[in-house]
Amino acid sequence: MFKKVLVANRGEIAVRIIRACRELGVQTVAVYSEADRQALHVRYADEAYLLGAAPSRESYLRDDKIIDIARKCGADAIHPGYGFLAERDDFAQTCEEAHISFIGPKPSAIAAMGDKGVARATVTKAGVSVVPGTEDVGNLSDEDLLAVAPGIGFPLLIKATAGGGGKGMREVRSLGEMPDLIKAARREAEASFGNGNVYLEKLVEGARHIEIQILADQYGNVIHMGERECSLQRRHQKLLEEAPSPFINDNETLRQKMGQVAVKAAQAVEYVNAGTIEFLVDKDSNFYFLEMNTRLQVEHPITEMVTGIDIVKEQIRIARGRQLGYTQEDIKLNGSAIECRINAENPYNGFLPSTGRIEHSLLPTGPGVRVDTGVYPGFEITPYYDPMIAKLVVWGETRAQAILRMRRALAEYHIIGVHTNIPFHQTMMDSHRFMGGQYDTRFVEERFDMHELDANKAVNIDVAAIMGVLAAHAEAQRSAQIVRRNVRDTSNWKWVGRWERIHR
Ligand code: MV4
Repeated sequence: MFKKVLVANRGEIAVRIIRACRELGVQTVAVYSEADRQALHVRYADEAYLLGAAPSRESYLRDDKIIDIARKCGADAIHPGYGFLAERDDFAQTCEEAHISFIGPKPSAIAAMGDKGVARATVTKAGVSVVPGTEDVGNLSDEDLLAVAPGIGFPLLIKATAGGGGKGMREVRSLGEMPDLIKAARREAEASFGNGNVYLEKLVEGARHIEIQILADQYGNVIHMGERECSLQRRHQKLLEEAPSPFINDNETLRQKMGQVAVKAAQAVEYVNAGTIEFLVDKDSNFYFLEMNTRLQVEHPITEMVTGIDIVKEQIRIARGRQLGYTQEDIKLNGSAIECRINAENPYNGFLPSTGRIEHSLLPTGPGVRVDTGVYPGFEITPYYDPMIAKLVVWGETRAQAILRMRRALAEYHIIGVHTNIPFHQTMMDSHRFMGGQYDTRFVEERFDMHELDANKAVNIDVAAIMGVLAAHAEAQRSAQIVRRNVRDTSNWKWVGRWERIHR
């Protein structure tokens, strides 16, 4: 086993990785920025080294400093977590050259999946279906794009080849509006990734976003670990994930088909370690490869809860050169898990990030509840990093029980000092659409954004009266589907009871 692992990350995921190392008997090294001197990952690790100032560019993105620290302290492996350096093939390459194990895939696999055009072409060759779109890889000129667009058909999406996560993405409804949208997408991609290349895909409407977790060892063994439903997002930020997907639910045939395709996609790039294949699944259960995330994901705990497998420990074992401890037949899904991402943001004010000291925090515990967090009372939430401060994960024997348990856990969770999106999650747990599993990627933004009050708008009394009537009407219509939180509504509970009886 490794003697010492350097964790090149911060927050809850750094803590998660340190915990896995501790249980494996591996020493740990934390790195931190000036804003994170008091962070939990620094306290939990055996050693900790300062990287630099708070901005990521001067700290967690300093690959040179991180390699240097690893060398000096004698770490034999680096775990990158997610974000920061996790999907930088040049960083994985540098680790390799320094004879430090990168706990993740080979640089070539990161690079192949990092360019979405190359990824599409590579998995297509392996027999994986992708959304119809451009087939050429490399730089496509505006003229190339305009020429192939009618053949693909409208509506379509312009996507950044260096992208992922929706940056540089534009929806196109007609050829006429395309030139301007190509320019906008290129500009955004250039600003975000330093690469303005784009490609085209037919827009799949009303689809679900479902991903498959895979594990692969260095000897060509690849297994899939079931799916995660990730359709509940806002502005391409996932808010809540669940495993299994209520859409796939008891369609074991579809699950196995998607799993096998995910394995094929991973094998197409000789993938090693933990990875995730993202699919779009349409109403008729057709599924299309979207992209592969060549890293440990935020939402990995829900898969751990339903499979009983510690994905981070498996990652470390695989990097050390062990064979997979499981075969496909060993993977049995048990029960249902939900993750709520707890963000320091105000759901009542446009989900505006909220910073400040955590004055008080009381975590939910008890049966079937897991909280992964990197913060504690006294810790200061700064604006330098992403606003997720904790992941609240619950397990239940059935999906309905998981929902009831999540309600209980959310009610127990108290954080004083910053705003959090806990009220959003409570509203979601009370939504009949959510309970019924009847949602797609548009659900949060179309029907679930909480009041975006704009106090600065001048009030015209007539407009206000009309708006009031319209709002009351919309509310009355919605109330059939969404029950307000903290209102004790018997029918809501009856509904769960009925749903449970039907699904027994
Ligand atoms: C799509 C799509 C529909 N059709 N591609 C969003 C981020 C990136 N991972 C891929 N994404 C999507 N790609 C095609 N061809 C729908 C999404 C998508 C989405 C789009 C708009 C609003 C919310 C979304 C949530 C998940 C996925």
